[in-house]
Amino acid sequence: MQYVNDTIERLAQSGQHQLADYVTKVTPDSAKEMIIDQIKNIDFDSLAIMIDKYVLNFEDSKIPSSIEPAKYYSLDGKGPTGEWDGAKYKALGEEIIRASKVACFTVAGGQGSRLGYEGPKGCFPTSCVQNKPLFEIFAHSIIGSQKKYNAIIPWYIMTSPLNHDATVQFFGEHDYFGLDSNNVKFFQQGVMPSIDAKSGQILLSDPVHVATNPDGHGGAYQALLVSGALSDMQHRGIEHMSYFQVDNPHAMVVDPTFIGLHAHAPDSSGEFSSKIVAKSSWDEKVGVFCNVDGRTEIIEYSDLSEDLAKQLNSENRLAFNAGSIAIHIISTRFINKIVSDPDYALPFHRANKKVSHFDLSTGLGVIPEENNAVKLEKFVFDGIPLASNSIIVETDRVEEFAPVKNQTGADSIESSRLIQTERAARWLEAVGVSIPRDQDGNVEATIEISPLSATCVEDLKSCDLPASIESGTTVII
Ligand code: UD2
Repeated sequence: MQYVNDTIERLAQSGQHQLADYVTKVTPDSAKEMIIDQIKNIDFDSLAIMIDKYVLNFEDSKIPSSIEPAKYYSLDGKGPTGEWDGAKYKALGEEIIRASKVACFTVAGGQGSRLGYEGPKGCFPTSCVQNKPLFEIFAHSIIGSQKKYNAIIPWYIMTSPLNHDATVQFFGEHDYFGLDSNNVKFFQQGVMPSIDAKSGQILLSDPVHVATNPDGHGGAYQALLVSGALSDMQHRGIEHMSYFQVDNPHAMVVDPTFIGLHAHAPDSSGEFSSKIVAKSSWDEKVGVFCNVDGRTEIIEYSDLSEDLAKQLNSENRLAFNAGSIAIHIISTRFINKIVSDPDYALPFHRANKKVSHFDLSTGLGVIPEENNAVKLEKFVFDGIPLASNSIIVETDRVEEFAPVKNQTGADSIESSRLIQTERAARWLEAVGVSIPRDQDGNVEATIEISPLSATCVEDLKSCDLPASIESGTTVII
Protein backbone atom coordinates (compact mmCIF):
# COMPACT_ATOMS: atom_id res chain seq x y z
CA MET A 1 0.00 0.00 0.00
CA GLN A 2 1.31 3.36 -1.04
CA TYR A 3 0.54 5.25 2.20
CA VAL A 4 2.40 2.58 4.20
CA ASN A 5 5.50 2.93 2.04
CA ASP A 6 5.26 6.73 2.08
CA THR A 7 5.05 6.80 5.87
CA ILE A 8 8.02 4.42 6.20
CA GLU A 9 10.01 6.73 3.93
CA ARG A 10 9.05 9.80 5.95
CA LEU A 11 10.03 7.94 9.14
CA ALA A 12 13.46 7.13 7.75
CA GLN A 13 14.01 10.65 6.41
CA SER A 14 13.27 12.13 9.83
CA GLY A 15 15.91 9.92 11.50
CA GLN A 16 13.55 7.23 12.88
CA HIS A 17 15.56 4.41 11.26
CA GLN A 18 14.85 1.76 13.91
CA LEU A 19 11.10 2.03 13.56
CA ALA A 20 11.31 2.38 9.77
CA ASP A 21 13.32 -0.87 9.53
CA TYR A 22 11.02 -2.66 11.95
CA VAL A 23 7.83 -1.65 10.13
CA THR A 24 9.37 -2.60 6.78
CA LYS A 25 10.01 -6.13 8.01
CA VAL A 26 7.10 -6.76 10.37
CA THR A 27 4.50 -9.32 9.33
CA PRO A 28 1.62 -9.83 8.75
CA ASP A 29 0.59 -6.75 6.73
CA SER A 30 -2.18 -6.04 9.23
CA ALA A 31 0.50 -5.42 11.93
CA LYS A 32 2.31 -3.06 9.56
CA GLU A 33 -0.90 -1.14 8.86
CA MET A 34 -1.78 -0.99 12.54
CA ILE A 35 1.50 0.73 13.40
CA ILE A 36 1.35 3.03 10.42
CA ASP A 37 -2.21 4.07 11.32
CA GLN A 38 -0.94 5.28 14.69
CA ILE A 39 1.80 7.46 13.26
CA LYS A 40 0.65 8.49 9.81
CA ASN A 41 -0.63 11.87 11.03
CA ILE A 42 2.57 12.82 12.86
CA ASP A 43 4.35 15.82 11.41
CA PHE A 44 7.74 14.09 11.20
CA ASP A 45 9.66 17.24 10.24
CA SER A 46 8.50 18.98 13.42
CA LEU A 47 9.06 15.82 15.45
CA ALA A 48 12.67 15.59 14.28
CA ILE A 49 13.28 19.22 15.30
CA MET A 50 11.62 18.61 18.67
CA ILE A 51 13.63 15.45 19.35
CA ASP A 52 16.81 17.32 18.49
CA LYS A 53 15.90 20.21 20.79
CA TYR A 54 14.27 18.46 23.74
CA VAL A 55 15.81 14.96 23.75
CA LEU A 56 19.22 14.76 22.09
CA ASN A 57 20.54 18.27 22.70
CA PHE A 58 18.40 19.42 25.60
CA GLU A 59 19.46 22.49 27.51
CA ASP A 60 17.61 23.63 30.60
CA SER A 61 15.59 26.75 29.77
CA LYS A 62 17.38 29.89 30.88
CA ILE A 63 15.59 32.10 33.37
CA PRO A 64 15.38 35.56 31.78
CA SER A 65 17.49 38.21 33.54
CA SER A 66 14.67 40.78 33.49
CA ILE A 67 12.44 38.64 35.70
CA GLU A 68 10.42 40.30 38.49
CA PRO A 69 7.67 39.12 40.84
CA ALA A 70 4.23 39.61 39.28
CA LYS A 71 1.76 42.13 40.70
CA TYR A 72 -1.65 40.92 41.74
CA TYR A 73 -5.03 41.76 43.29
CA SER A 74 -4.33 40.88 46.89
CA LEU A 75 -6.65 39.58 49.58
CA ASP A 76 -6.30 42.79 51.56
CA GLY A 77 -8.00 44.82 48.81
CA LYS A 78 -4.92 46.21 47.06
CA GLY A 79 -4.60 45.79 43.31
CA PRO A 80 -1.97 46.60 40.67
CA THR A 81 -3.79 49.88 40.00
CA GLY A 82 -4.82 50.74 43.59
CA GLU A 83 -7.60 49.67 45.94
CA TRP A 84 -10.21 47.36 44.43
CA ASP A 85 -13.84 46.98 45.29
CA GLY A 86 -14.64 43.28 45.77
CA ALA A 87 -18.41 43.84 46.03
CA LYS A 88 -18.51 45.70 42.71
CA TYR A 89 -16.69 42.95 40.81
CA LYS A 90 -18.72 40.24 42.52
CA ALA A 91 -21.94 41.84 41.28
CA LEU A 92 -20.51 42.17 37.76
CA GLY A 93 -19.44 38.52 37.77
CA GLU A 94 -22.83 37.36 39.04
CA GLU A 95 -24.46 39.12 36.10
CA ILE A 96 -22.24 37.17 33.69
CA ILE A 97 -23.01 33.84 35.38
CA ARG A 98 -26.76 34.57 35.48
CA ALA A 99 -26.65 35.24 31.74
CA SER A 100 -25.32 31.65 31.28
CA LYS A 101 -22.10 32.93 29.72
CA VAL A 102 -19.78 30.81 31.87
CA ALA A 103 -18.83 27.14 31.44
CA CYS A 104 -16.66 24.97 33.65
CA PHE A 105 -13.60 23.37 32.14
CA THR A 106 -11.72 20.60 33.94
CA VAL A 107 -8.45 19.11 32.76
CA ALA A 108 -8.59 15.45 33.70
CA GLY A 109 -6.34 13.73 31.18
CA GLY A 110 -3.29 13.21 33.40
CA GLN A 111 -2.00 9.84 34.54
CA GLY A 112 -2.24 10.34 38.30
CA SER A 113 0.66 7.97 38.83
CA ARG A 114 1.89 9.82 41.95
CA LEU A 115 -1.41 9.07 43.68
CA GLY A 116 -0.99 5.35 42.95
CA TYR A 117 -4.66 5.11 41.92
CA GLU A 118 -5.47 2.98 38.90
CA GLY A 119 -8.61 4.69 37.61
CA PRO A 120 -9.17 8.27 36.40
CA LYS A 121 -8.19 10.66 39.19
CA GLY A 122 -11.64 12.24 39.17
CA CYS A 123 -13.08 8.93 40.42
CA PHE A 124 -10.86 9.00 43.52
CA PRO A 125 -12.89 8.99 46.81
CA THR A 126 -12.05 12.37 48.31
CA SER A 127 -14.68 14.08 50.45
CA CYS A 128 -13.93 13.73 54.13
CA VAL A 129 -17.03 11.95 55.43
CA GLN A 130 -18.99 10.57 52.48
CA ASN A 131 -15.95 9.69 50.36
CA LYS A 132 -17.47 11.42 47.36
CA PRO A 133 -15.25 11.18 44.29
CA LEU A 134 -13.78 14.41 42.94
CA PHE A 135 -16.11 14.37 39.93
CA GLU A 136 -19.14 14.18 42.25
CA ILE A 137 -17.90 17.10 44.36
CA PHE A 138 -17.57 19.26 41.22
CA ALA A 139 -20.91 18.06 39.82
CA HIS A 140 -22.70 18.98 43.05
CA SER A 141 -20.95 22.36 43.15
CA ILE A 142 -22.16 23.01 39.62
CA ILE A 143 -25.71 21.98 40.56
CA GLY A 144 -25.55 24.26 43.62
CA SER A 145 -24.30 27.18 41.52
CA GLN A 146 -26.86 26.62 38.76
CA LYS A 147 -29.62 26.86 41.38
CA LYS A 148 -28.12 29.92 42.99
CA TYR A 149 -27.78 31.85 39.73
CA ASN A 150 -30.72 30.29 37.92
CA ALA A 151 -28.40 29.58 35.01
CA ILE A 152 -27.03 26.69 33.01
CA ILE A 153 -23.34 26.04 33.58
CA PRO A 154 -22.15 23.46 31.06
CA TRP A 155 -19.15 21.38 32.06
CA TYR A 156 -16.40 20.42 29.60
CA ILE A 157 -14.04 17.69 30.74
CA MET A 158 -10.80 17.00 28.92
CA THR A 159 -9.74 13.37 29.16
CA SER A 160 -6.98 11.47 27.39
CA PRO A 161 -6.92 8.09 25.63
CA LEU A 162 -5.66 6.70 28.96
CA ASN A 163 -8.87 7.40 30.82
CA HIS A 164 -11.57 8.62 28.42
CA ASP A 165 -13.76 5.49 28.34
CA ALA A 166 -13.45 4.90 32.08
CA THR A 167 -14.39 8.52 32.79
CA VAL A 168 -17.45 8.52 30.55
CA GLN A 169 -18.54 5.17 31.97
CA PHE A 170 -18.19 6.46 35.54
CA PHE A 171 -20.51 9.38 34.83
CA GLY A 172 -22.99 7.03 33.13
CA GLU A 173 -22.98 4.62 36.09
CA HIS A 174 -23.69 7.51 38.46
CA ASP A 175 -26.37 9.13 36.34
CA TYR A 176 -24.14 12.17 35.87
CA PHE A 177 -24.44 12.86 39.62
CA GLY A 178 -27.73 14.65 38.96
CA LEU A 179 -26.49 16.91 36.15
CA ASP A 180 -28.25 17.01 32.79
CA SER A 181 -26.01 14.85 30.57
CA ASN A 182 -26.61 17.26 27.66
CA ASN A 183 -24.61 19.82 29.59
CA VAL A 184 -21.61 17.60 30.31
CA LYS A 185 -19.21 17.22 27.38
CA PHE A 186 -16.14 15.00 27.32
CA PHE A 187 -13.39 15.40 24.78
CA GLN A 188 -9.95 13.87 24.42
CA GLN A 189 -6.63 15.62 24.32
CA GLY A 190 -3.91 14.55 21.91
CA VAL A 191 -0.91 12.33 22.54
CA MET A 192 2.80 12.47 21.76
CA PRO A 193 5.03 9.48 21.06
CA SER A 194 7.35 8.65 23.98
CA ILE A 195 10.98 8.92 22.93
CA ASP A 196 14.00 6.88 23.98
CA ALA A 197 16.16 9.29 25.96
CA LYS A 198 19.50 8.08 24.56
CA SER A 199 18.76 7.37 20.91
CA GLY A 200 15.89 9.77 20.22
CA GLN A 201 13.95 6.89 18.65
CA ILE A 202 10.17 6.49 19.02
CA LEU A 203 9.33 3.65 21.43
CA LEU A 204 6.75 0.91 20.90
CA SER A 205 4.81 -0.32 23.94
CA ASP A 206 4.31 -3.76 22.36
CA PRO A 207 4.94 -5.23 18.90
CA VAL A 208 2.11 -3.25 17.30
CA HIS A 209 1.54 -0.16 19.48
CA VAL A 210 3.47 3.08 19.66
CA ALA A 211 4.19 4.14 23.26
CA THR A 212 2.48 7.47 23.76
CA ASN A 213 1.76 9.96 26.52
CA PRO A 214 -0.93 12.65 26.77
CA ASP A 215 0.41 15.90 25.27
CA GLY A 216 0.02 17.91 28.51
CA HIS A 217 -2.85 20.19 29.55
CA GLY A 218 -1.54 22.64 26.96
CA GLY A 219 -3.01 20.21 24.44
CA ALA A 220 -6.34 21.73 25.51
CA TYR A 221 -6.14 24.58 22.97
CA GLN A 222 -6.05 22.24 20.00
CA ALA A 223 -8.35 19.67 21.58
CA LEU A 224 -11.02 22.29 22.31
CA LEU A 225 -10.95 23.21 18.64
CA VAL A 226 -10.79 19.83 16.94
CA SER A 227 -13.26 18.12 19.27
CA GLY A 228 -15.93 20.73 18.52
CA ALA A 229 -16.08 21.73 22.22
CA LEU A 230 -15.16 25.33 21.37
CA SER A 231 -17.86 25.66 18.76
CA ASP A 232 -20.35 24.02 21.14
CA MET A 233 -19.50 26.72 23.70
CA GLN A 234 -19.89 29.48 21.16
CA HIS A 235 -23.19 28.02 20.02
CA ARG A 236 -24.40 28.21 23.63
CA GLY A 237 -23.21 31.79 24.05
CA ILE A 238 -20.42 30.86 26.47
CA GLU A 239 -17.84 33.64 26.75
CA HIS A 240 -15.66 32.49 29.63
CA MET A 241 -14.37 29.13 30.84
CA SER A 242 -13.79 28.60 34.55
CA TYR A 243 -10.72 26.34 34.41
CA PHE A 244 -9.66 24.02 37.23
CA GLN A 245 -7.70 20.81 37.66
CA VAL A 246 -9.32 17.54 38.55
CA ASP A 247 -7.20 17.20 41.70
CA ASN A 248 -8.54 20.13 43.73
CA PRO A 249 -11.86 19.52 45.55
CA HIS A 250 -11.84 23.13 46.80
CA ALA A 251 -11.83 24.71 43.34
CA MET A 252 -14.80 27.10 43.21
CA VAL A 253 -16.51 25.96 40.05
CA VAL A 254 -17.63 29.52 39.37
CA ASP A 255 -16.35 32.48 41.39
CA PRO A 256 -18.29 35.67 40.61
CA THR A 257 -15.63 38.04 41.96
CA PHE A 258 -12.89 36.41 39.88
CA ILE A 259 -15.09 36.37 36.77
CA GLY A 260 -16.03 40.04 37.33
CA LEU A 261 -12.39 41.08 37.63
CA HIS A 262 -11.40 39.04 34.59
CA ALA A 263 -14.11 40.61 32.45
CA HIS A 264 -14.13 44.18 33.79
CA ALA A 265 -10.93 45.13 35.65
CA PRO A 266 -9.27 48.08 33.87
CA ASP A 267 -5.96 46.24 33.51
CA SER A 268 -7.48 42.97 32.23
CA SER A 269 -7.87 42.18 28.55
CA GLY A 270 -10.48 39.61 29.60
CA GLU A 271 -8.49 36.81 27.96
CA PHE A 272 -6.65 34.76 30.57
CA SER A 273 -6.78 35.43 34.32
CA SER A 274 -5.35 33.40 37.17
CA LYS A 275 -5.63 32.75 40.89
CA ILE A 276 -2.72 32.45 43.27
CA VAL A 277 -1.98 31.73 46.90
CA ALA A 278 1.04 32.94 48.82
CA LYS A 279 3.53 30.08 48.68
CA SER A 280 3.78 28.05 51.89
CA SER A 281 7.54 27.56 51.51
CA TRP A 282 10.22 28.38 48.98
CA ASP A 283 10.16 24.81 47.65
CA GLU A 284 6.39 24.31 47.42
CA LYS A 285 5.63 22.49 44.17
CA VAL A 286 3.62 25.21 42.46
CA GLY A 287 4.50 27.37 39.47
CA VAL A 288 5.30 31.01 40.26
CA PHE A 289 3.88 34.07 38.53
CA CYS A 290 6.54 36.42 37.25
CA ASN A 291 6.78 39.46 35.09
CA VAL A 292 9.18 39.10 32.20
CA ASP A 293 9.67 42.09 29.88
CA GLY A 294 6.28 43.48 30.84
CA ARG A 295 4.47 40.17 30.27
CA THR A 296 2.96 37.86 32.88
CA GLU A 297 4.33 34.32 32.89
CA ILE A 298 4.30 31.24 35.09
CA ILE A 299 7.66 29.66 35.72
CA GLU A 300 7.14 26.05 36.75
CA TYR A 301 8.63 25.11 40.14
CA SER A 302 11.09 22.72 38.54
CA ASP A 303 12.46 25.55 36.35
CA LEU A 304 12.87 28.24 39.04
CA SER A 305 16.40 28.39 40.42
CA GLU A 306 16.84 27.85 44.17
CA ASP A 307 18.34 31.33 44.49
CA LEU A 308 15.29 33.02 43.00
CA ALA A 309 12.89 30.75 44.87
CA LYS A 310 14.58 31.72 48.18
CA GLN A 311 14.96 35.45 47.42
CA LEU A 312 13.33 37.68 50.05
CA ASN A 313 11.72 41.09 49.53
CA SER A 314 12.03 44.17 51.74
CA GLU A 315 9.33 42.77 54.06
CA ASN A 316 11.39 39.60 54.55
CA ARG A 317 8.85 37.50 52.66
CA LEU A 318 9.51 35.33 49.62
CA ALA A 319 9.89 37.73 46.68
CA PHE A 320 8.48 35.19 44.22
CA ASN A 321 5.55 34.12 46.39
CA ALA A 322 2.67 34.14 43.89
CA GLY A 323 2.03 30.40 43.70
CA SER A 324 -0.23 29.14 40.93
CA ILE A 325 -3.10 26.91 42.04
CA ALA A 326 -4.03 26.24 38.42
CA ILE A 327 -7.35 28.07 38.55
CA HIS A 328 -7.99 30.37 35.62
CA ILE A 329 -10.70 32.12 33.68
CA ILE A 330 -10.02 31.77 29.96
CA SER A 331 -12.24 33.42 27.40
CA THR A 332 -13.45 31.54 24.32
CA ARG A 333 -12.31 34.60 22.36
CA PHE A 334 -8.76 33.96 23.56
CA ILE A 335 -8.84 30.27 22.60
CA ASN A 336 -10.02 31.31 19.13
CA LYS A 337 -7.27 33.91 18.88
CA ILE A 338 -4.61 31.37 19.80
CA VAL A 339 -5.71 28.50 17.60
CA SER A 340 -6.24 30.69 14.56
CA ASP A 341 -2.79 32.31 14.85
CA PRO A 342 -0.49 30.73 12.21
CA ASP A 343 2.52 31.40 14.44
CA TYR A 344 0.91 29.83 17.48
CA ALA A 345 3.12 27.16 18.98
CA LEU A 346 3.41 26.55 22.69
CA PRO A 347 6.82 25.30 23.79
CA PHE A 348 7.21 21.71 24.91
CA HIS A 349 8.42 20.71 28.35
CA ARG A 350 10.51 17.63 28.85
CA ALA A 351 9.77 15.03 31.53
CA ASN A 352 12.07 12.08 32.16
CA LYS A 353 10.06 8.92 32.82
CA LYS A 354 10.25 5.16 33.04
CA VAL A 355 8.46 3.77 30.00
CA SER A 356 8.04 0.01 29.55
CA HIS A 357 8.57 -0.86 25.93
CA PHE A 358 9.19 -3.47 23.27
CA ASP A 359 12.85 -3.62 22.25
CA LEU A 360 12.87 -3.55 18.45
CA SER A 361 16.29 -5.18 18.15
CA THR A 362 15.78 -8.09 20.59
CA GLY A 363 12.03 -8.50 20.26
CA LEU A 364 11.73 -8.56 24.07
CA GLY A 365 9.65 -6.49 26.46
CA VAL A 366 11.65 -4.15 28.73
CA ILE A 367 10.55 -2.89 32.14
CA PRO A 368 13.10 -0.20 32.99
CA GLU A 369 14.35 0.43 36.52
CA GLU A 370 15.66 3.90 35.68
CA ASN A 371 14.17 6.72 33.63
CA ASN A 372 14.71 5.71 30.04
CA ALA A 373 12.36 7.92 28.07
CA VAL A 374 11.36 11.49 27.46
CA LYS A 375 7.77 12.63 27.42
CA LEU A 376 6.99 15.90 25.72
CA GLU A 377 4.15 17.99 27.15
CA LYS A 378 2.66 21.44 26.63
CA PHE A 379 1.39 23.57 29.50
CA VAL A 380 -1.85 25.55 29.24
CA PHE A 381 -0.32 28.47 31.12
CA ASP A 382 2.29 29.02 28.43
CA GLY A 383 -0.60 30.78 26.67
CA ILE A 384 -0.59 33.57 29.30
CA PRO A 385 2.11 35.76 27.66
CA LEU A 386 0.01 35.72 24.49
CA ALA A 387 -2.82 37.57 26.25
CA SER A 388 -2.61 41.36 25.92
CA ASN A 389 -3.15 41.87 29.65
CA SER A 390 -3.42 39.00 32.04
CA ILE A 391 -4.45 39.60 35.65
CA ILE A 392 -3.75 37.62 38.82
CA VAL A 393 -5.95 37.43 41.89
CA GLU A 394 -4.89 36.22 45.32
CA THR A 395 -7.11 33.84 47.25
CA ASP A 396 -7.06 32.12 50.61
CA ARG A 397 -5.29 28.76 50.59
CA VAL A 398 -7.81 26.94 52.82
CA GLU A 399 -10.76 28.28 50.84
CA GLU A 400 -9.59 27.15 47.43
CA PHE A 401 -6.67 24.75 47.53
CA ALA A 402 -6.88 21.23 48.95
CA PRO A 403 -5.16 19.19 46.23
CA VAL A 404 -4.96 15.41 46.15
CA LYS A 405 -1.78 14.44 44.32
CA ASN A 406 0.37 12.16 46.44
CA GLN A 407 -0.20 8.98 48.45
CA THR A 408 1.17 10.48 51.67
CA GLY A 409 2.44 13.76 53.11
CA ALA A 410 1.87 17.11 51.41
CA ASP A 411 -0.98 17.23 48.89
CA SER A 412 -2.24 13.77 49.90
CA ILE A 413 -5.78 12.62 50.66
CA GLU A 414 -4.94 12.98 54.37
CA SER A 415 -3.80 16.61 54.07
CA SER A 416 -6.71 17.42 51.74
CA ARG A 417 -9.28 16.08 54.21
CA LEU A 418 -7.82 18.16 57.04
CA ILE A 419 -8.15 21.27 54.85
CA GLN A 420 -11.68 20.27 53.86
CA THR A 421 -12.71 20.00 57.51
CA GLU A 422 -10.96 23.28 58.35
CA ARG A 423 -12.86 25.12 55.61
CA ALA A 424 -16.17 23.61 56.69
CA ALA A 425 -15.42 24.64 60.29
CA ARG A 426 -14.61 28.21 59.27
CA TRP A 427 -17.81 28.50 57.26
CA LEU A 428 -19.88 27.20 60.18
CA GLU A 429 -18.14 29.49 62.67
CA ALA A 430 -18.88 32.42 60.37
CA VAL A 431 -22.61 31.77 60.83
CA GLY A 432 -22.37 31.24 64.58
CA VAL A 433 -21.96 27.45 64.97
CA SER A 434 -19.59 26.54 67.79
CA ILE A 435 -16.75 24.26 66.64
CA PRO A 436 -14.54 22.17 68.97
CA ARG A 437 -10.87 23.05 68.50
CA ASP A 438 -7.79 21.92 70.43
CA GLN A 439 -5.30 24.39 71.90
CA ASP A 440 -3.44 24.59 68.58
CA GLY A 441 -6.67 25.47 66.81
CA ASN A 442 -7.12 22.10 65.09
CA VAL A 443 -10.74 21.06 64.56
CA GLU A 444 -11.69 18.11 66.79
CA ALA A 445 -14.36 16.71 64.49
CA THR A 446 -14.71 15.69 60.84
CA ILE A 447 -17.08 17.93 58.91
CA GLU A 448 -18.32 17.73 55.35
CA ILE A 449 -20.51 20.42 53.84
CA SER A 450 -22.16 19.15 50.67
CA PRO A 451 -22.02 21.71 47.85
CA LEU A 452 -25.71 20.86 47.37
CA SER A 453 -26.28 22.52 50.77
CA ALA A 454 -23.81 25.42 50.40
CA THR A 455 -21.13 26.56 47.96
CA CYS A 456 -20.09 29.47 50.23
CA VAL A 457 -20.72 30.90 53.71
CA GLU A 458 -23.73 32.94 52.59
CA ASP A 459 -25.56 29.81 51.42
CA LEU A 460 -25.27 28.33 54.93
CA LYS A 461 -27.54 31.06 56.31
CA SER A 462 -30.56 29.32 54.82
CA CYS A 463 -29.55 25.85 56.12
CA ASP A 464 -30.85 24.10 59.19
CA LEU A 465 -27.70 24.06 61.37
CA PRO A 466 -26.83 22.78 64.85
CA ALA A 467 -25.79 25.38 67.46
CA SER A 468 -22.59 23.48 68.09
CA ILE A 469 -20.64 20.44 66.96
CA GLU A 470 -19.52 17.86 69.51
CA SER A 471 -15.88 16.95 69.83
CA GLY A 472 -14.97 13.64 68.14
CA THR A 473 -18.07 13.52 65.94
CA THR A 474 -18.51 13.16 62.21
CA VAL A 475 -20.91 15.63 60.68
CA ILE A 476 -22.51 16.07 57.26
CA ILE A 477 -24.28 19.33 56.47
C1 UD2 B 1 0.29 21.67 38.60
C2 UD2 B 1 1.06 22.89 38.06
C3 UD2 B 1 1.74 23.62 39.22
C4 UD2 B 1 0.71 24.04 40.24
C5 UD2 B 1 -0.05 22.80 40.73
C6 UD2 B 1 -1.19 23.19 41.64
C7 UD2 B 1 1.65 22.11 35.86
C8 UD2 B 1 2.73 21.73 34.93
N1 UD2 B 1 2.02 22.45 37.10
O1 UD2 B 1 1.31 20.79 39.09
O2 UD2 B 1 2.41 24.78 38.76
O3 UD2 B 1 -0.15 25.00 39.70
O4 UD2 B 1 -0.61 22.05 39.62
O5 UD2 B 1 -1.91 22.07 42.03
O6 UD2 B 1 0.50 22.14 35.51
N2 UD2 B 1 -3.40 17.00 32.92
C9 UD2 B 1 -4.10 16.72 31.77
N3 UD2 B 1 -3.39 16.25 30.70
C10 UD2 B 1 -2.06 16.05 30.73
C11 UD2 B 1 -1.35 16.34 31.92
C12 UD2 B 1 -2.06 16.82 33.01
O7 UD2 B 1 -5.31 16.89 31.70
O8 UD2 B 1 -1.50 15.62 29.70
C13 UD2 B 1 -4.15 17.50 34.08
C14 UD2 B 1 -4.16 16.53 35.24
O9 UD2 B 1 -5.20 15.60 35.09
C15 UD2 B 1 -4.33 17.47 36.41
C16 UD2 B 1 -3.59 18.72 35.97
O10 UD2 B 1 -3.50 18.65 34.56
O11 UD2 B 1 -5.68 17.81 36.59
C17 UD2 B 1 -2.23 18.93 36.63
O12 UD2 B 1 -1.32 18.02 36.21
P1 UD2 B 1 -0.06 17.57 37.06
O13 UD2 B 1 -0.50 16.66 38.14
O14 UD2 B 1 0.92 17.07 36.08
O15 UD2 B 1 0.50 18.94 37.65
P2 UD2 B 1 1.21 19.21 39.04
O16 UD2 B 1 0.39 18.74 40.14
O17 UD2 B 1 2.62 18.73 38.99
